[in-house]
Amino acid sequence: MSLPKAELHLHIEGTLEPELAFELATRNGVELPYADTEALRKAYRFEDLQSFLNLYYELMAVLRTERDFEDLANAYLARAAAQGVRHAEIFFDPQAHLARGVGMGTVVEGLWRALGSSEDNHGVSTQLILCFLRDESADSAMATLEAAKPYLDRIVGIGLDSAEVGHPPVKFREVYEAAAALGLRRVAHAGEEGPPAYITEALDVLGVERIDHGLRCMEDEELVARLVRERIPLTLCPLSNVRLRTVDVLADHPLPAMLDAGLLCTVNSDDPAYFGGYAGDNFDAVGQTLGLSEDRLRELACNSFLASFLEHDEERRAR
Ligand code: ES4
Ligand code: ZN
Repeated sequence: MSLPKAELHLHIEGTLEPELAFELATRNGVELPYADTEALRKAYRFEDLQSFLNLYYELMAVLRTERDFEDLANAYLARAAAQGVRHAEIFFDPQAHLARGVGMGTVVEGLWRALGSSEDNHGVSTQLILCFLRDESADSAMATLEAAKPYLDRIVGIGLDSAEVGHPPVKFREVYEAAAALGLRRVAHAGEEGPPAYITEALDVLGVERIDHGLRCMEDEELVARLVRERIPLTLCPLSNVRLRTVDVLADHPLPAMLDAGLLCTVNSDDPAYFGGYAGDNFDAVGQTLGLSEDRLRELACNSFLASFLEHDEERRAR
């Protein structure tokens, strides 16, 4: 039986399985530069974050209509539910779609067709987090926030993703201030490939309440002490870290040391279609390979709800 858990770090575009990619390609008359699903799967060998992102953005070409986004989200929610996910806070990358002529409305309304009925259909509650691409300009991020204004009742918060190194959080100070003024919650990827200083900057300059990944905090003792003291959740993605070579092998993952240090860690899947597993698979992998006890796994599942944006989280966190 898989533990009930919340998924807090999940890019919906990263749930596009090869089979669905080909189905949508056929439906939309889009040519993919791969002969079949097997050839596509063979391309899932990554050197680093950028080599993954190249494929991730390339495959998005098949996502064109509301129905495509609906099908994508429904496929994810069914798989997540089967692995014990009861609540999912789902990232999406509007700039990657706007650049292809697919409008904000198509993306949000399409996703919402699945998310709006997810509690009834899948037993999974959901929230949407709009991510800005950090390798695009701050002006582009601001324009994207503007384009999202008609849909803010469907969006709980904002995040920051894509190529990290060379794109420090401070670049997005104004857009995070504007989002905060709109009542949006704030998170950001930091310390995946980028330095620990990006984690500090995301907290101090962007006012984020969770750090996505945050793995590299372990290089800075003072930062670890601060994250522990302030109970800042980290949304770790162990299988992602292995596939993107942030850690050599899963057995070397710092998760046990991070838990021992008192960090509020959660385990998530990031881009499960590309990295070899959904949320439950990540729990199973760390349980087996890192030798985490049942108690530790329960702690991780409990942390996922504590760190979520579900209501009453402040009360629960204080308990
Ligand atoms: C991502 Cl693993 C990862 N890191 C940064 N940005 C991303 N977008 C989708 N997956
Ligand atoms: Zn991510």
